[in-house]
Amino acid sequence: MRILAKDAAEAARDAPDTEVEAAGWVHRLRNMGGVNFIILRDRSGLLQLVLDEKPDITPESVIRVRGLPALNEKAPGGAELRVASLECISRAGGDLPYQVNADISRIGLEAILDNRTLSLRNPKIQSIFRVQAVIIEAFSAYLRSLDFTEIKTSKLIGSGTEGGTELFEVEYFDRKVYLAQSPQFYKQVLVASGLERVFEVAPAYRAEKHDTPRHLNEYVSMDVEMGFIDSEKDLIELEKGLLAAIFDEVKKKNRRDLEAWNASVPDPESVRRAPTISYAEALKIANGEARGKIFDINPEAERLLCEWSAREYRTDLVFVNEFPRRYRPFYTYPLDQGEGKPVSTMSFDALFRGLEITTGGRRQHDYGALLEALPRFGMTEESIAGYAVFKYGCPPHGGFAIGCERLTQKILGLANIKEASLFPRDRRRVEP
Ligand code: AMO
Repeated sequence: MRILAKDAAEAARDAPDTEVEAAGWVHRLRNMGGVNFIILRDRSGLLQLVLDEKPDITPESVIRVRGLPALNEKAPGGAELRVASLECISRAGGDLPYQVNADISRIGLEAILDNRTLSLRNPKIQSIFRVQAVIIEAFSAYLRSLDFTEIKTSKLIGSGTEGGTELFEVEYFDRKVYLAQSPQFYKQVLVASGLERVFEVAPAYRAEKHDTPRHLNEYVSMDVEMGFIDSEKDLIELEKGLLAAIFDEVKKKNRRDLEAWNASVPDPESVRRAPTISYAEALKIANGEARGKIFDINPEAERLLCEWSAREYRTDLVFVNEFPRRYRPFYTYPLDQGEGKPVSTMSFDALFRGLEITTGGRRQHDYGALLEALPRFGMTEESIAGYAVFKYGCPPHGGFAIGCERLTQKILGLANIKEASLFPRDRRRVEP
């Protein structure tokens, strides 16, 4: 019976006289003091194999071995296998173009991404995607527990949802369509349809030309939308619960992956403590912290605001609400400030460890008011034709989207968001 590397110590303790089978990739070959070792890699970790003879094998070959398990403090995982037989299932060529077992902190990101199909074999790189899988699993589980329905909406759309720019064009029979920047319109329509609470985890596309450590041209958007809310504050509460649940699951399920990156997740109490400050307050605070003048919640301001909340509230998270209308899309609900002239909105961003990870807010659900707002955004009624369904009954609603790679990046402390994407797309990279 095949055992996994992580279970070798238990096998050695429970049944040291029973031969077991292990299978995986040749991570490393070693000869120490005349003894031959193979470090075998499988999905659970590394296992030391001890051999009597020098094996005729190349790194990255896939092998199957049989042998007796034995405890050994010096071996990874505290156990090893004394090999009685070795079968090479798939022999790796000796001209490996990328050294899988190298310390990735010594390899440049470009080399890692140029060799993505091989660099993904590295255990430390794989741990990023195990954490990401748990983030998505916990996000979905938490929302399902609150009666949200998972949706999958089309990524081919007739017009943009976040303003007209930054769209990738696609040929669609005899017309042009676009790759969706966000499921914004569909998630709102599905709330209006009576599902009331929906979520989606799916790719989103942005034809942004800049190359920064925080932008991808294709990213995974974790979207939430719910009906019958009063303001963005209900959404901030929901996101606090959601993030606390995600951090909790990652802490439980990804202990070794977090260790590999010397990372930790915030405790739930610190998530609850996260302050909400208005855009105007945020600018004041950022300017108080900054050396130069800050005019907008730009990347520098995001970093300064997180430093401030870490110091003042002992939390890695801060919510900024009430963004001015000019910074938010047409669908955002205006906040009447009493002078009869709405200048700010029921909107918010979440900043985590120096980076915006979420945007959201309440939406305008009154079709007439939506139409009135359009000229401010240089938009016409035709461009939002689908929203006409709001004429036929729509509850007050709102939602938000968390960037999955940004959250992964910040949990693990990755320098560049591209590290948190299996096959990142940037201006030059569409392969592998
Ligand atoms: P926004 O455009 O701010 O809002 O996107 C929401 C979140 O998605 C992530 N994100 C990105 N991640 C990587 N690369 C990018 N180019 C990129 N662009 C965005 C960020 C960001 O906070 N429809 C609204 C959401 C809503 O109101 O529900 C929207 O898409 O983490």
